[in-house]
Amino acid sequence: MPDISNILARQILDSRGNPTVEVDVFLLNGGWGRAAVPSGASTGEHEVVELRDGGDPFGGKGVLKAIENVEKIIAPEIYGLSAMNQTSIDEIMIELDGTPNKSRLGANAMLAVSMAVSRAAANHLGLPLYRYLGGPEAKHLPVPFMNILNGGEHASNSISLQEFMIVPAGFESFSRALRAGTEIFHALKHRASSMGLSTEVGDEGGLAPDLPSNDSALELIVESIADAGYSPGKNVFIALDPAASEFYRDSLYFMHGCDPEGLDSNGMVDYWSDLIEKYPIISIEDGLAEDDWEGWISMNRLLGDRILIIGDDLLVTNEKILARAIRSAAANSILIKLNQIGTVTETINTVKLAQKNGWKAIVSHRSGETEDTYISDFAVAMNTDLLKAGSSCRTDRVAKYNQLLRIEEQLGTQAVFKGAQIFEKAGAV
Ligand code: 2PG
Ligand code: MG
Repeated sequence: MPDISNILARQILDSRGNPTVEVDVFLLNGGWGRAAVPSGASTGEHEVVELRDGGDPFGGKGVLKAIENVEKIIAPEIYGLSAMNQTSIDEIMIELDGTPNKSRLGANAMLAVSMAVSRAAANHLGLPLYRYLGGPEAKHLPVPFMNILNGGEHASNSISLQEFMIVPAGFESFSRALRAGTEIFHALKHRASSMGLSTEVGDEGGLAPDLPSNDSALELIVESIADAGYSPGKNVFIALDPAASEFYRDSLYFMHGCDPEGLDSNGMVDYWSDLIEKYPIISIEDGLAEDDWEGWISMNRLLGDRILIIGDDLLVTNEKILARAIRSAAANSILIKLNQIGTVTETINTVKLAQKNGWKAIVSHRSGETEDTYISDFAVAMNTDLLKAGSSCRTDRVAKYNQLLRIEEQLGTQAVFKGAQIFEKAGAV
């Protein structure tokens, strides 16, 4: 029987050395599942609440209260239920929490249980997680968005844009794409070092050199793509996550190396428009701040037929906010982070709503990660075709790519890699 017989929760450390929640779910038949939740740095204002203890230990970031909530409040309510009942278990937790932002039990407590329950159910059936969650149609390997140059909140350099990603899309398989992305990362490192730039890495494993401007970062990347023997704009593209809410003050955008007086919303959209003329950019995530909805609508109108306009902080994986964005045509793609919304069921619903409306869903890691590779299986399960999981450096990042290599191997000739086709509709390729 896949009935839940025991739940253990513990405090572990994430990739930044901050505590996070890990949960083990055990079933009557001996099956079990484990999951750990990640944590963001540039978080959207409307994300659900990550419960932290406060006080002295770990600078206030302990999660012992969340652990207690799993063991004392959630566990007794779901003991004896079948782990295959994901939706009811998630609903029970939502009801037990009773707040709109999961602040009572903590979304970190709830998500760890939710993910571990699905792993236990998959384990009970002897299925890989992607197959359990996605059924027989789960066979699409995602194009990786690899963050090889870090700035913003993820690094202590002067670059304002948070993520400069390479998108190795023009290849026949995920593993070949990953090889290209990795070779480019090494070429970038080599070039940076020969220019006397720092080769230290930021939170997501990308280099974090001090550079005078966004243009200089983009030029460095384009040159590194060529150094590695690939063709910028032909088989390898660039994606940006400026995380613009972080440099937005009083309705103006302030970026290092740009107009010190700041840019208004229109100025910012013109700025992106210039960049996509100059560089092979196929996607901009959070190019505007999370409360600049008018700006988003105009950016999507002007650039949405050329690139992916991805809402992250704007949409926070929330089905209701996504529905508003679809109605107002504020973007054409959504970033998907399980811990922005707090349960597997709600995340699946958001992905489905996006896909039903012809939006792209991009499954994403957080800047604070663990060794858990849930998102790799989740991306394949949902056939999202895109996943961002950082650079090809640091185990917390490459673990996600390595899991995709295993899934690709397991799927064998069934595996589908759409590659550059994904961007055709956006007119970028
Ligand atoms: C983002 C993420 C992941 P964070 O903004 O997309 O790269 O960063 O986890 O810090 O929110
Ligand atoms: Mg983002």
